[in-house]
Amino acid sequence: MNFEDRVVEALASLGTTADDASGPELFCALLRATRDIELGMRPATGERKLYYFSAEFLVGRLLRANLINLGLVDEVEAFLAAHGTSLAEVEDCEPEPSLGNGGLGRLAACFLDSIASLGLPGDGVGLNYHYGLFRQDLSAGVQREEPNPWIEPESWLLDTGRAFSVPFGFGELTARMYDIEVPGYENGTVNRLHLFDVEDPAPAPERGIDFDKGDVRHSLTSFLYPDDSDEAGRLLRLYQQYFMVSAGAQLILAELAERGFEPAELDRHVAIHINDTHPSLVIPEMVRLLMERGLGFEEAAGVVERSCAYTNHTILAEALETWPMGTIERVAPGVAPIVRRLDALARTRCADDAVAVIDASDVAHMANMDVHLSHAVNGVAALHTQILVTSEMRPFAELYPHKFTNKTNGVTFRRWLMGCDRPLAELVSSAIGDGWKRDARELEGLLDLRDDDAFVGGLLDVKRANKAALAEWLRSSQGIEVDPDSVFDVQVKRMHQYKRQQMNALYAIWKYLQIKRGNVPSRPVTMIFGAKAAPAYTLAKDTIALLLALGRLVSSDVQVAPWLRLAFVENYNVTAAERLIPAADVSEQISLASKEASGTSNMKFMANGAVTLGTLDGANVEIAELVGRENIYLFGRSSEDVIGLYDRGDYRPWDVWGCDAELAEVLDFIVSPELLACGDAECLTRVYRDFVAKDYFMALLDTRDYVGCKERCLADYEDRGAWGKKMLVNVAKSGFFSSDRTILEYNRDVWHL
Ligand code: 26Q
Repeated sequence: MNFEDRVVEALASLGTTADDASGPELFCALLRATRDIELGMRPATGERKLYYFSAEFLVGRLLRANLINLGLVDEVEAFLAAHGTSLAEVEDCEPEPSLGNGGLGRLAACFLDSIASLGLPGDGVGLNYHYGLFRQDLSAGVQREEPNPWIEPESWLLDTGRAFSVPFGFGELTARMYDIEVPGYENGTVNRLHLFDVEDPAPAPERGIDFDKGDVRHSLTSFLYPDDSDEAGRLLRLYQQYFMVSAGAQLILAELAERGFEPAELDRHVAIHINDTHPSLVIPEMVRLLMERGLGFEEAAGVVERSCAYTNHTILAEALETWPMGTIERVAPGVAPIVRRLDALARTRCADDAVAVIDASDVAHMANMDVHLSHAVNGVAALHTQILVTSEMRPFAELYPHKFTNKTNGVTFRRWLMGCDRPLAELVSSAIGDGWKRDARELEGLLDLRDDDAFVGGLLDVKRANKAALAEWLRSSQGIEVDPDSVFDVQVKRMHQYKRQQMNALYAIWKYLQIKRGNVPSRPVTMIFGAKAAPAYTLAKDTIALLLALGRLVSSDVQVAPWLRLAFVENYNVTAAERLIPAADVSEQISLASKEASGTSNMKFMANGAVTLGTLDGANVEIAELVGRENIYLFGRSSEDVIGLYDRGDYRPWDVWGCDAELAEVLDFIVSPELLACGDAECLTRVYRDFVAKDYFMALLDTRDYVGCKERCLADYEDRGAWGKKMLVNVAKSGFFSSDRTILEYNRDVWHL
């Protein structure tokens, strides 16, 4: 049966027709038809099968992504057009699965797409959070968190009927397995994302995201990373982690047996990937299960070490996970003794306490266990891996030099160019053909069109149209008015001090004061922000309040409003990113050098023709090498300088404040009567005090350089022809950042599928 017939049949079973169906009914019919096709497709096979363990899979809406990979978009668009609607309208009825925080979770989703598209055998293993990450509400001028229920009666989740029993300290808990199909791009392959869930999930809290964290049997899968600030929340995180890895490890051994292999052959037929430390307990759990199946401890540990690989995503010390052994004993008594034996094993390899699995306070260091018990360890961009090897994990890199490798992140161009920016994709294909859809490096062919004014003009036209589309969406969905002829300067990412949204706020204040003095820019500037703050991260929430207050001040000032606008997009998520990124002129990537492991939105912006304004941090370093100095705006201290400042402990923000009168004026404006009238005084005062007294992530160190660099960038924007060429070079060079390239490297060097 062809696709259209399947859709018509699904509509009939809903009691409607294509002409009468509502948006949700059309979505439901398309979902069913898509799933039916995928159920008839076959998973990739190979010598080894990969299981990618991750606490997050930020997959985004799935209808369009699935249709792209099945090669059905044009057919569906034609069908919907014949019935008076469009894919864009129908997909607006799809709730976005809320299964990740940000970069790490979205990376896992891009990887699943690439693994399937390359025809490699690999499934994801994670958790089915019902209320996901919270939904952000900004109506009160500060962030409030609401549950984000996304699972509807008809969804992409398929009940597999499979279940595993997880042995907790309090007793057994059943993990039911739900699958989301992951089709490859036009290759007939379908892999799976396995999401484990409790049998009897708790209902959503009435208001906010407070819930009974002690009710583990029902609330284990309620939220992603329930608040880390109290003991009950931390405990629940460990329950989640063990639930995911125990069920996942049992699935692996069951499938190994189904394929006709012995447990002792695990490493020859299975690759286990540990995405950050959240799934690290898979190591002792797999050792435990192998011992149950008759292997000795040493043999089991060897098999596990040869199967596992670990990716580190951060060098922020506070983000490295540790667990008191007492907590592990209470939550998962079966693995605690194994963790102790693994610690003893590691100590036979190296006596240095710095690399121990369990420290003198009886606390387990998950990353340390991962490095000892994996055969490969990687960072996520060249600079990040270099910092791991030479400083953060130096003793480990000396002990196991062969284990460390770099795997620079990537993003799937199916979603992040073909899906979100169809006009650009079509323009590109009209110039260089379709080959880039299979091999993104072919985008380099665009370099030949650098002097083709018609093509460069086409790029500028597509951007202008995307900006108009974004302006319309912001108006209709959030009541935000922006001018598509202004420069769109975009910073969207999780709110964190190291990412330095607060430094961008200082630019806004500086610009406001300039305009007040009559120094108006040659063209209006629209600063667009989107960011969620962790619920217990006060300073991050305060920075949101600062940006909202500035937005209010600027738009209510008749002198400034024509020239400057601050738009804060509520509830930034994958769907919002798909609208924002194609419309960006300037991509803000301004983290303190050495702190952003890679960044991945930087890659998406680049592929969509935005020009990066950033520090030499994470993958920005590689972007700069690819596009050359004239096609990127770089500022700020180097990572070496910053690491030196931390080592010597001699950064003092109050010195900067004391020596730079202009900067002091900008800073003091945070607590000026004008701004206090527009926002919460307590929040603004806290941000101000932190800047002057602490500024742990050194925003003031780079502010002057940042302001100057952004001004140069905005001035250059006025030479539209030259700017169009910068856009072209960025798109042309972005192919390196395809997650297909990243996955081919993982497979070649780590997984050997
Ligand atoms: C840890 C302990 C307790 C509670 C929460 C956590 C926690 C939760 C989420 C720690 C880390 C995360 C997420 C990290 C993350 O998204 N890192 C980003 O990963 C991207 C993909 O590699 C990189 O591009 C980004 O640079 C990095 O910040």
